[in-house]
Amino acid sequence: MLRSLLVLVLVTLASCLTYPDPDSDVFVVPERVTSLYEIYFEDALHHLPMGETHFTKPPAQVRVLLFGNHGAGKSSFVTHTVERPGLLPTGIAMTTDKITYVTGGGSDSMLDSRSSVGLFPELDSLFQRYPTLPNHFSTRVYESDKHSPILFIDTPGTVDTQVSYGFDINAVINDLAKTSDLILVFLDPHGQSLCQRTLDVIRTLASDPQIYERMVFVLSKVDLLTDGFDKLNLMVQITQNLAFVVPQKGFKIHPMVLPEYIEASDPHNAEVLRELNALDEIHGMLIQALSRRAQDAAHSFKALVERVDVAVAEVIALDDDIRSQRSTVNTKVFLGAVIILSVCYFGWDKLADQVENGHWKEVLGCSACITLVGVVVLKSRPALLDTVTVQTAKEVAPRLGYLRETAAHLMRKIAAGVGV
Ligand SMILES: Nc1nc2c(ncn2[C@@H]2O[C@H](COP(=O)(O)OP(=O)(O)OP(=O)(O)O)[C@@H](O)[C@H]2O)c(=O)[nH]1
Ligand SMILES: [Mg+2]
Repeated sequence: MLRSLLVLVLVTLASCLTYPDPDSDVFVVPERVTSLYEIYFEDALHHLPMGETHFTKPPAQVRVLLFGNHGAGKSSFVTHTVERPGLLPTGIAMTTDKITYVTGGGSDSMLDSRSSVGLFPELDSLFQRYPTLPNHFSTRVYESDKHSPILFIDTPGTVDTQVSYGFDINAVINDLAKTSDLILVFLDPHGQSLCQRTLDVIRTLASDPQIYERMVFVLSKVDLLTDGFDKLNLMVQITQNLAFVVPQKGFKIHPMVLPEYIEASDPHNAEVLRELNALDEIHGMLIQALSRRAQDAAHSFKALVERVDVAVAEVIALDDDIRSQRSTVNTKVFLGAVIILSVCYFGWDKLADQVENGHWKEVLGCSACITLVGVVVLKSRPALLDTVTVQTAKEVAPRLGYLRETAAHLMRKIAAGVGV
């Protein structure tokens, strides 16, 4: 009995010898591949569907925030750009009274704040920071069969009079600006120089250099400035006021007028307005932002494929390694068990006697019992690599070649200037 126990302890010890340290790569690598696959890889595949036409598009929308004077033409600019007349309310009175996300989608609809969170999950934290904002938020979806690469964020016009927005508009604009690719600041001739609230928001945003480089100042509705003196006077006023709140470097004001108002002007004015109009330049900035997004997407996708590639190879190599180690251990345990059993049970002399006298049955019978115990102990050890991880790695491996090719193809397209 004592001998059998001793054998059991020895076999258990032998089986533990190859058990890895919990902090070793054996545990870290599978965790890495699983999280890569679940978090990034699946996500990347979801956002970057296979196929050439889809792959030239960025994975997420470019965000364009519009803010500025009331009635400066923010909503009209969006409506014009997405070529959907009447999409948003526009007019002389304060028309936009909510923060409005504008995006293309399956069908024309207006989503309230709760449904908007379903479409833009990041809104959840914004609504938590500004609890009254959900009552002043909506998403305008316009029917579009094409991918909608731009998300416009229209905001209520800023005024100095005692208007209650129902939420802290300065702070919300500031928050939205942080995650926007382009920030269009609308100033207009009627706002005369600039209203104080608009200036306050500009000052806060411009104090962050990273936000400032994404800000574009637009002097809208320039067709209203028919008098050359008015025009000069206004430009001087705006420049003076802005000079107090923005860094001088890279400061430029883009005069803008929507085409329909050019058509309505007299032929001479129309000619001047066409010359002056920076609308195409501003649309060009949207295209540039899209192209930047596409490049970022291509780079991160390529990096992602490379990372998954390495992690998958590591897991497969590790799995092979463990399998071969295990089979070696199994053989060693078997042989070890036979020898240990024989020595312990019979002692050297008796064993020699037994073998000499041809009592093989006894020797082999006891060996088989001990080996059985050894195998049970081995099998009951926790798995070194969980099977899901290994299976995942093996499933992903054959697709990696295709993904690598796709990433390279995407990079070639970007390099050739086919951004979006
Ligand atoms: N003359 C002229 N009028 C314009 C131009 N663009 C827009 N408008 C008019 O300006 C008015 C205000 O335009 P909106 O687009 O509602 O302005 P907004 O900035 O969204 O206004 P709020 O939402 O109230 O802040 C509307 O009557 C538009 O038709 C333009 O280039 N020239
Ligand atoms: Mg508006």
